[in-house]
Amino acid sequence: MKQFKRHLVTSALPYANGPIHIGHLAGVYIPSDIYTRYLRLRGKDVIHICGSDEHGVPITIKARQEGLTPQQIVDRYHRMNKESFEKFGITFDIYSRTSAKIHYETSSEFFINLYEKGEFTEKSIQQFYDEEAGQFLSDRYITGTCPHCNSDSAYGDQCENCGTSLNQTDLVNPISAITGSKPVKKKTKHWFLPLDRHEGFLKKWILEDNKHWKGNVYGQCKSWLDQGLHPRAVSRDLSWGVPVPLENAKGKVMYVWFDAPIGYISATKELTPDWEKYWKSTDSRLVHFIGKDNIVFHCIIFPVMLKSEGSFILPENVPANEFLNLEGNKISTSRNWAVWLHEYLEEFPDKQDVLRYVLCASMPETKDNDFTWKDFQSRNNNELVAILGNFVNRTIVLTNKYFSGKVPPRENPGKYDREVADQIPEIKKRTGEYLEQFRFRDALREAMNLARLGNKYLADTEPWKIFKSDPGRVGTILNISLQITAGLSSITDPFMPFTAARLKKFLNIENIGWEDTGNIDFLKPGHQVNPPELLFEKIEDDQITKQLNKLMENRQASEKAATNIEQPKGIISYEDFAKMDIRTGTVLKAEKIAKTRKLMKLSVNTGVDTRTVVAGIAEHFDPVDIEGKKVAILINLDPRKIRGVESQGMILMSEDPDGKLVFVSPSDDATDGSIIK
Ligand code: B3M
Ligand code: ZN
Repeated sequence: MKQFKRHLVTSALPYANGPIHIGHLAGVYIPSDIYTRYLRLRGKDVIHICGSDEHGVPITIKARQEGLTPQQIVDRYHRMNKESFEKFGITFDIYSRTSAKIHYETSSEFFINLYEKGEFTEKSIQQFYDEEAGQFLSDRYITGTCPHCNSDSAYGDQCENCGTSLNQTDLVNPISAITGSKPVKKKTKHWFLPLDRHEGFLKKWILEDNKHWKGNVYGQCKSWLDQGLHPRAVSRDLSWGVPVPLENAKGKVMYVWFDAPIGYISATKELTPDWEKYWKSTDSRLVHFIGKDNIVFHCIIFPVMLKSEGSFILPENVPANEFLNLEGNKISTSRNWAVWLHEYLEEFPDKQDVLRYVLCASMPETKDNDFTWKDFQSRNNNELVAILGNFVNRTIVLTNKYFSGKVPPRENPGKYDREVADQIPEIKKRTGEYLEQFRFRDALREAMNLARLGNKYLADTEPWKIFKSDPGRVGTILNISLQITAGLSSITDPFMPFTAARLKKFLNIENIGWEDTGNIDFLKPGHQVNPPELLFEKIEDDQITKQLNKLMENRQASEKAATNIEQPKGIISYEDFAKMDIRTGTVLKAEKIAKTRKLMKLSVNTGVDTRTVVAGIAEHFDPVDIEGKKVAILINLDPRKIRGVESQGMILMSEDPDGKLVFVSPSDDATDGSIIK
């Protein structure tokens, strides 16, 4: 592989509309942190860029839900996520944010560069508009059925289920996520990135030059290229976002997926005056760590933006991970089915590395995978405690016990001793090779082989049984065990930095570079190690049960909240019910009552007459959709005037827990006037 002078590593910018959970960690931030820590350990020039993605509809939807401003929402979650990452040992060189001034300047400049180079096309299009909310609907403001996989979790820009990027007009049965109403189409002008113009370049760059990309990434890109690319709107009719920096663009902001990747550039600018060396020198290497739902933006759209601008390098690799599930179910923030990082750090304050270890060992590198609390407990108890912790503890305890903590010399090491010693650099080498290939699970298993090697070596040689008869032999065994421990204090750093630091403390060493990892003479005879401390403690069943109960309670609470069914009313007599005269009817005409949001005037054939009814359904239905509809109508209700219109009855509706109205309609073959009882 080409040798690069610098490594520019980016991690997907998490939306600042909620906390970080284990899916984010396993998908993006643990792999990227392992990789950058490894490069630093190798002494490479590497910078790791991340920050909050603070624009886009997810933010404004959250703000609307909480009655706050978007800025208040992003301030809360930017602070929370930055702190959680720091406590979890994710070492970004900068954690910036796209509401920062430098980002507005950088993305505006980028936009104008492309505009002035004629890299955009301008087009007036029909866009869905919510008349109720009085705004255009883009991205997550509009939901519908995906035309590709039929899932109903598709948004205006992307399908959550199959990841396909969409234009909102592709959606089947689109509805507004703001009011739930059926949107109308209105004309509006936008600027488009003509991806189709770059198909030839992308086909060569991805399908020929980047065959080394992970199969899941390469495959997704190939399928998009095979389907053919279309121009993508890079502006939106929204108020929250980076304003489109053009005269005739009042009320327009950049599409969040246009400005967000530029956030990597603005954050680098914020970090170092040498930012152009990282972004514009061909001896720099750009690697994007992302989840699979972001592949199209990082492998197709952002590279087209960079190439169109002309002065930037393109990503050399985009090792996207698949998704992590939780206890067999998809992680869901809306159903609170997640393990939140900030809560984990509160409940397991000194166990960052246990979660890092478990999420790395079960990382969804090539297919979705599952996190279970049982697996968390067993990997901690059977691997970290029983292998790594046990080996290190025995080595340090025996060195203190037999040699007052001083590294003993190796005297006449035998065949087995030499075989064990020879494996240390081999394990290091294989671990490094796996890391270079972004194979983090294999790399972790290989690194743990060093602990397995040591653990078996002590179990086989049993130095505690022979000290009286052969202290020199025990010295040799412990010398090699201490060299293994020194290797572990380095090789574990990318995966478990807190543990690596403690191992260095046990050994009383400042640092050990990658080159010295596996050097069996790294610790000199006579070097003083520190007294032993427990490296890991067992996780008991009750701690796991507590987490599982919490998950179930969370889910029940969120399901209950979603279906807050009204409590039953008081008992009535049959006579009370029999007084109501409910008939089948047909809506002959429907029209909205002017100057009201909710009211509609209906003319209904009740079978006994045609009468007018006022109904509060205008926010839920279009008049044209209910003309001809069969309805159940209460006809002996006291008439009353509503906004100047006399209403002579009531149409029966049911209201969903989330407030959506649904007609209680007789079947179409029911005769108007027939009695409902
Ligand atoms: N904010 C992450 C997401 O889709 C998105 C990444 C932006 S990276 C420039 O959840
Ligand atoms: Zn889909």
